[in-house]
Parts: sequence; C-alpha cells; structure tokens
Amino acid sequence: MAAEILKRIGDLVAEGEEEDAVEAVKEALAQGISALTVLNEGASKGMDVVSEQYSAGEAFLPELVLAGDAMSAVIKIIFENMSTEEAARSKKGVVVLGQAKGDVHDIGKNIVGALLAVNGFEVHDIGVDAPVKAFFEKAREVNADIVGVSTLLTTSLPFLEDILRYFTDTGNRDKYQYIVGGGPVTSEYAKKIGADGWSRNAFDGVEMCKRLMAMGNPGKHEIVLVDSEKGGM
Ligand code: B12
Repeated sequence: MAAEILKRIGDLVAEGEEEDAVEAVKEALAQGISALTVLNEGASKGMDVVSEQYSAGEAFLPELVLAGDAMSAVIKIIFENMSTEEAARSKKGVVVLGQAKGDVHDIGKNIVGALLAVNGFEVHDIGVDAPVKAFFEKAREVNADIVGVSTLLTTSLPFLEDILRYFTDTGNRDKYQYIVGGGPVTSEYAKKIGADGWSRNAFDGVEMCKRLMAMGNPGKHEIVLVDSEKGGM
C-alpha cells in the first residue's frame, strides 16, 4: 500500500504532473506515511528518474522544467508537514543558504534548507543566482553561525572560492563556518578552497552542521566531510 503510493508520487514528479503529485503526497501523508519517507522513497526517486533520462538524452529541458516544478510543489507540502512535527525543537544554529551566482537550480538547496530547519536550525535562504557579497551581507544581518553555498553548475564553481575569499579579505573568515555542496562540488574541491564542511546530500548536511556547531573555530579546524553513501565521514 505504502509502496504503491510512493511509486505513484515518484512517477508523477518525473512526469511533471504537478497537481496530481501534490494530491498523491497529501494522500500519502493522510495515510500516516512520514513526511521524510514521502520525500526519500517517493518524490526524490522521481527526480532521480528524470535526471537519468536527461543524462541519457531521453528527456529534454521542457521535461526537466515540469519535473522541477512538480518537485518544488510537493517539497512545499512535505516540509509544511515536517515543520509541525518538529516545531518544538530548539534552535541549533543560524544558517544562511544560497545558490551560487549564475545558477538557478534550487531543488537541492531547498531540501538542505528545509531539513536543517526541521532539525532545529534557523535558516535564511537568499535564493538563486546570489551575488558573492549577498552571502556576507545576510550573514552579518542575521548573525549567522554557518554560511552554505550550493551549485550544480561547473561554471559557477569559482564563485564558491570567491565568496570565501570575500570573507577572508574583509576580516570575517573566523566568524562563520563555510559549507559547500551540490553536484560538481566534490569533497576534494571543498578541501582545496578551504571550506569548513561538505556533505554529499541534505541528510548528511544536517549531521555536518551539528558537528560544526559543536566544534566552533571556523577556518581553524580540519574540514568536516560527511558522506554516508561511501560509509565514510
Ligand atoms: C532539474 C534540473 C534543472 C531545472 C532546475 C529546476 C529547479 N527549480 O531547480 C532547470 C530545467 C531549470 C535546469 C536548468 C539548467 N540546467 Co539543469 N538539471 C536539472 C537536473 C535534471 C536535476 C537537478 C536536481 O534538482 N536534482 C535533485 C536535487 C535534490 O539534487 P541536488 O541538487 O544535487 O542536491 C542534493 C545534493 O547535491 C546536496 N546539496 C545541494 N546543494 C547543497 C548545498 C550544501 C551546502 C550542501 C551541504 C549540500 C547540498 O544535497 C541535495 C539534497 O540531497 C540536473 C541533473 C542532475 N543529475 O543533477 C541537471 C543539471 C544540473 N543541469 C545542467 C545544466 C547544464 C542546465 C542548464 C545550463 C541547461 C541549459 N542549457 O539551459 C540550465 C541552467 C540554468 C542556470 N543558469 O542555472 C547540468 C549541469 C552540468 C554542470 N555540471 O555544469 C546537469 C547536471 C544536467 C547534465 N547532466 O548535463 N536544470
């Protein structure tokens, strides 16, 4: 029963059937399937399918846009449900999150932000295509502990280094833990640019942020890498 509706949610997301996908998600939640399961075993599988199809030349940009819209719509419902489940949790830290300059992909970033929020972090999302300086300005405004940057585009990778350099050049490097993630952002790259943390996915990202909060001393400790898919840390 659960498997059936989760498969249906994945299929509807992959096909970009936004309204039907939202209805199916509501149905699954009403059946008592947890919001996390709906995300992991349902909606995310649909994005995996369309990603594979795109890479294999079997799906094209219009299909991606539709699937992306459907995913964004169901994520909203899923996380509204998670927030109420987890509302009583206390604040673990303040995070500024944004998509690097030039990049308008936002599904992964939104999942990272929402998972951090339901795990007790206060998240400030500065959106997509965010200028280098915007990360610092928001971090200063909200007195952030962690600044996180996402990118899925190889062409936007240099901005990750630029943001960190901006913090350093303005004398603010030791105020914030700097974390990076997204498709082309490897752990080696994160290490190379001098980031404080990197994780493979959003779930690992929560663990990484908890550890960074416990460690303190931004820029002065060894980088925290969390990659549960490799079984390593
Ligand atoms: C959906 C999609 C789109 C949608 C985006 C919709 C949206 N609202 O986001 C649309 C159609 C708009 C789009 C546009 C483009 N896309 Co596109 N897109 C994709 C696709 C199929 C899926 C991305 C996705 O949402 N994945 C699901 C999420 C959940 O995964 P994720 O983003 O990786 O996030 C997870 C982790 O990476 C991690 N994470 C992410 N961010 C962060 C941040 C931190 C701090 C941490 C700790 C972790 C973390 O946690 C997340 C959750 O677990 C990928 C293919 C792929 N295999 O990734 C291509 C892909 C990313 N796109 C690509 C390209 C080239 C483009 C375009 C340039 C195409 C074009 N010719 O116009 C444009 C770019 C426009 C722009 N300026 O940004 C390439 C990028 C290649 C590269 N490495 O540079 C890819 C890889 C496709 C490919 N194989 O060629 N795209």
